[in-house]
Amino acid sequence: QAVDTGTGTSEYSGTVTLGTTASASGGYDLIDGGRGGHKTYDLNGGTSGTGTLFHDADDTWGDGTPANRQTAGVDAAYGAAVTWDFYKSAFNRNGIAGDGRAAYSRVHYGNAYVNAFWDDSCFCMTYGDGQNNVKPLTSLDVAGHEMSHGLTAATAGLRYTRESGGLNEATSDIFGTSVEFFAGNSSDPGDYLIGEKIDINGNGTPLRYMDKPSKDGSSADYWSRNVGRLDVHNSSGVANHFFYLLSEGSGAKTINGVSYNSPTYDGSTVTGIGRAKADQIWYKALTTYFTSSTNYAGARTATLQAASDLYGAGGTEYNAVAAAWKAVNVN
Ligand code: ASN
Ligand code: ZN
Ligand code: CA
Repeated sequence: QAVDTGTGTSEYSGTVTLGTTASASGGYDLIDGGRGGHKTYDLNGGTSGTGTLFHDADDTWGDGTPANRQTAGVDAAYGAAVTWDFYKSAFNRNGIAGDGRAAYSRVHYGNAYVNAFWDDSCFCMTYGDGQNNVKPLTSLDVAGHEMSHGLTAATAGLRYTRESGGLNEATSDIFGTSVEFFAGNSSDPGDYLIGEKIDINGNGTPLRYMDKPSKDGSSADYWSRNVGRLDVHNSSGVANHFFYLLSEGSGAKTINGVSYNSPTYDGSTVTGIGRAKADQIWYKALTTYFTSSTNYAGARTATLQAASDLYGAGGTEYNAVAAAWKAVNVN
């Protein structure tokens, strides 16, 4: 079986290259041989098993519309590939578990299913087709989000409840966002919004906002005693906001044409250190210091230790971590 490079027309990311594999029986399979052999399957409305592996005669996949069933497969395969490349480039990590093993992706789950999910028992991620089956949940940030649940499961193992669950969700939003920036795709440029391509609210607004999480109507901007009682997709706001402040700083800023205005709990001003360093700090904390029960206070300690390890105690980066946690009321 030969490793090939196909061309895909995605719904959200324009024309992309895909890792494919020439099939012994002719044509090509959607198997990314350069990235552990990641496979992408068509569930064709099913909700279990793997359905059928995507296959194509001429290695030209999808047409950018949801009516073509390959299109969601193109987006999903591209998202998994970019996430794989981001882990390698940013962290020198070989796949989700660090051992070179590929996950797999399944698209067209159920009928008009408006969600996507990682399942650690199959080491796989799955995508519904969204409202009216026209907005599959296969955008870059969502793919990076789901795949990063695998990363968290393989490392810290943050329990999916209370504050540790919020940190688990935030880790997926943080790296999903970093994947989107890393891709540098002109059809889906990097932003600090989650799910801005999939129109989950039906009015063009994103699912979540990292600069000011409360803009979604449900998420927490700041830590409070009861934040762990929120749904994990809302208690995540505290860490998403921390990561935004650490990367970009407080106040008004426009990035790739999107305007942000990030507040602080105490009116303090935070100066960002850039997303690349913030990624390093979060990754080191996740993979070295977080445990299954880490809460927000523990995340503060862990990220300060990570910043100290990477950039020195009491340095600019260390002080920025302290300032960003203070700005979200984690002390
Ligand atoms: N899409 C959701 C997530 O990845 C599914 C869930 O609630 N587990 O967080
Ligand atoms: Zn999630
Ligand atoms: Ca986004």
